[in-house]
Amino acid sequence: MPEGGRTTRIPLVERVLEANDQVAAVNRAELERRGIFSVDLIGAPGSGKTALLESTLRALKGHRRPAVLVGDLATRRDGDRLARWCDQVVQISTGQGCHLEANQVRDALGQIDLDAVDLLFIENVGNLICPVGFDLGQAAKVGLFSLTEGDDKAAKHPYLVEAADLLLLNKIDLLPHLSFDRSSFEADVRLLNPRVPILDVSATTGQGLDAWITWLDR
Ligand SMILES: Nc1nc2c(ncn2[C@@H]2O[C@H](COP(=O)(O)OP(=O)(O)OP(=O)(O)O)[C@@H](O)[C@H]2O)c(=O)[nH]1
Ligand SMILES: [Mg+2]
Ligand SMILES: [Zn+2]
Repeated sequence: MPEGGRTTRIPLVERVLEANDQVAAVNRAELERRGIFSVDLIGAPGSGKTALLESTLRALKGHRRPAVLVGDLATRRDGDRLARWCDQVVQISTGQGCHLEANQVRDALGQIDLDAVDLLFIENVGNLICPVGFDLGQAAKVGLFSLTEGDDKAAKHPYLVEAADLLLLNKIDLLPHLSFDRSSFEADVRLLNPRVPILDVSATTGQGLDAWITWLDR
């Protein structure tokens, strides 16, 4: 092994993350300088990230100036859904990538009129695992779980729960129809992250959206 070769000893994944973090820091500095509050929304495929953003954008109309970046492997469908509620939407095609990276956000920010934005939502690729490790430069990480995934998912995805500034529990309208144990879900969360707020929401009925919007307005 070459002597003193620090770079040769750093595992590849660490170097990838280091490079990502440098770009994330540039994103963060720019967003902060402009006073744009930014949220990285992380949740499993089908948990309702886009649905939640659709109802959020509808509720924010005329009250905030949002923009949305949305990551997806292969389609523009989420971007098209969101564009009905927001005129600044950028769809990021990740190809085979199962998470967003800071340089993709950097490029996408260049396609937005940031002077006209005070709130940035980033819908990450549907995945509870690696998006947690890639800083995008966001102000807050929001973890979205939903009832249809089962009440054990917080315990099975500890890194998201630990890293989250807020957890949303979506599809709460389905509680009467599923055997989801709400208190067991919360107990698992509390073991990992004693203080993170948990908001029960339904993107479909609008239940709990007020509390989410109040949190965004903080
Ligand atoms: N009953 C109910 N259904 C919901 C709710 N939120 C989302 N859904 C449904 O769940 C399905 C998936 O919602 P999406 O918003 O596409 O989920 P997503 O997390 O954006 O999915 P990906 O982008 O593919 O990862 C859709 O059929 C929604 O209508 C909710 O609060 N209640
Ligand atoms: Mg989506
Ligand atoms: Zn990934």
